[in-house]
Amino acid sequence: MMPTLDDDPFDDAILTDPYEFQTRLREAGPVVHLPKLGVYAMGRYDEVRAALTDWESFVSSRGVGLSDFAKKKPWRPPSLLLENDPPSHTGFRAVMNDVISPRTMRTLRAQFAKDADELAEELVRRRRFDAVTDLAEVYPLKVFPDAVGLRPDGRENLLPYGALAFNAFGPDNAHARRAFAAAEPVLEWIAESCRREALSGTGFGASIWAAADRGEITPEQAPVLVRSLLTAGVDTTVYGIGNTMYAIGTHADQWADLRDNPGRAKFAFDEALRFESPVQTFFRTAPADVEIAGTIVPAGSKVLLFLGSANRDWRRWGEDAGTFRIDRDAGGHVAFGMGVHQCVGQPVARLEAEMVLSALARRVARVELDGDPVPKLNNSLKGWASIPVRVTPA
Ligand code: HEM
Ligand code: OVM
Repeated sequence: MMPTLDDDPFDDAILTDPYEFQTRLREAGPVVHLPKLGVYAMGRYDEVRAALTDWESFVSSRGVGLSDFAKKKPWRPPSLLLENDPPSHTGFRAVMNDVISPRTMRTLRAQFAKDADELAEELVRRRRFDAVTDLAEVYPLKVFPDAVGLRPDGRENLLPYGALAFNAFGPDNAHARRAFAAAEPVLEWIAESCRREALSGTGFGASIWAAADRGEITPEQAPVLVRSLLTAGVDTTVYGIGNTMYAIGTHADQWADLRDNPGRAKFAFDEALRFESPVQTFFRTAPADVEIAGTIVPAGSKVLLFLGSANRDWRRWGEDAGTFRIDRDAGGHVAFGMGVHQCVGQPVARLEAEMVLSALARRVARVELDGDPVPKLNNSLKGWASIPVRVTPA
């Protein structure tokens, strides 16, 4: 008999503090039925990782949210990357790998570093600031739209659009409805911004359109790929940088390590992504009966994969899985996914985080919380609306 849990993981109480529920989920068994949602769930590292790497048994083309695209029309034309399977996925992924290549990343480094240094300089001068609204939201919203080649006007639409897309993966609850209620002008701006004429001649956007000129994708597909960047590229890094500052603020001893070794910024970011994963969940659909650790998940089922729970599974990370330790080897975490869909934007997210953290590490002796962090609830993202901090200059 498959274990059952009576919880709705998209409840506000669980979205606010998911870790108690995730412990029960992992300890209940390798795969657990959630009758409230009518889905199956996995929270252990080995099974989550195995499902992420088995795209034939756990498909993405029927949507990676609760809604099954085979039964209900999606709210927007499906992503050619996220909501697609091989072989169709493969070519689009090759184009995007080429757009975000090591070579393009080298051309961005100097500008990303300059923007990080300027912001860190100003924040350290102020001593007290909000690590979300003054840092985690400000930095990505400067460097990323510039890197894509977006016009300066209308960038305030990016965060609401990401929030909408990530809320839309969950059930039709208050979070999803709130996001859709405010969506109309945002959707219009996003569609307009993906057009070739709206994008600068350099940047990720232009290089997607260049792939269309070379015949690797059609002119109809180019804006859908640009849309992937605008959907996945902003909220994720905002939450990622915010969650890193939360981990640092709540583990006072860990900053000393980073301050003495700013080169460890990239390890601190990986450990923060493991410790508090910005993208907590994605669904898959089982097109046929599939056996998981001895139990059958029936054909047509939605399967909820808890990335954030896999990243705290003691079976993989040890008894202190719930502790943020920069000296830990966080390699193998699934915060960016695993397998054919593993985050194509990783180099961008890593460069942003590395530049921000090392800019602070070179200037700041201590980071302390200066008030209670305020959670920000979203059906798929875990993070903070506000993290008041006080810093002591080095
Ligand atoms: C895919 C997380 C930043 C673009 C993914 C997936 C995860 C993820 C978990 C896998 C989805 C799946 O398996 O269904 C994150 C996190 C980020 C981040 C935690 C920041 C800390 C970015 C950035 C971009 C981006 C900056 C754009 C530059 C994408 C795209 C996909 C993706 C386009 C789909 C790839 C595919 O299906 O082949 N991301 N992401 N992400 N990410 Fe990210
Ligand atoms: C996309 C996409 C990719 C990753 C995450 C995501 C909203 C969207 O290709 O549109 O989340």
